[in-house]
Amino acid sequence: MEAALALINIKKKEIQAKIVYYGPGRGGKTTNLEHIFSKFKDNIKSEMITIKTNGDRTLFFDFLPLNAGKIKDYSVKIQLYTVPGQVIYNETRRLVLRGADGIVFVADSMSLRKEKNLISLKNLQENLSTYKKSIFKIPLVIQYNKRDLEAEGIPLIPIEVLEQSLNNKLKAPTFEASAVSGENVMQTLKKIISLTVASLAKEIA
Ligand SMILES: Nc1nc2c(ncn2[C@@H]2O[C@H](COP(=O)(O)OP(=O)(O)OP(=O)(O)O)[C@@H](O)[C@H]2O)c(=O)[nH]1
Ligand SMILES: [Mg+2]
Repeated sequence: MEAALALINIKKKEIQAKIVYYGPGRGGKTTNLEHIFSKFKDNIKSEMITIKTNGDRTLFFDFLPLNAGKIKDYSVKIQLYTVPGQVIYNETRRLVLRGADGIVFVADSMSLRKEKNLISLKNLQENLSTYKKSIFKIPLVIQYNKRDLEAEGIPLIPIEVLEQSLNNKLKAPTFEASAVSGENVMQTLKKIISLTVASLAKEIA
């Protein structure tokens, strides 16, 4: 088994947890991180790092470090990453996923993207399994993004259909969200942080 533990720095009394935003290309992963960054701006010492972006497509990853309280007397540092969603970048996606302690799957609610969500979720499962991790065991939150487009008359996949096709077996917590307006973006983040920290605390205990 690949070690499931997050990075622990005994000297600094720090635990580093890695949360990865995964999902189909153009689904809104980078936009989630941008919203989070704008909310935390004053508390984050570092900048959000976006690597090798071509236009607005992520070609490598985005990275955002956050503080998230304590487990015992260790302070927990959360690192948020996004993968490039485009199918061709699977090697990069797999690398970014390495050592992930928690996952947010950002599904695209647009009807046109129904198949893309399924392909991406299956790809997540496969890539996790190369690290001997199970999609059923890793802390996971599913976000149904772009719900704001309903108001613009753009056909969206109904929530029941998304639940049926993506979450029937996983039974992960879900959020209806809009990464552009920020609706439920912080709720999604809080949920995955609490699941991830709880799971790490259990391993460390
Ligand atoms: N209307 C609407 N547009 C969104 C939403 N989230 C993202 N977008 C738009 O969708 C496009 C793609 O968003 P990104 O955040 O770059 O998507 P991504 O998942 O990072 O895409 P890749 O980096 O290619 O994997 C951008 O034009 C965003 O403004 C949303 O909730 N609602
Ligand atoms: Mg991106």
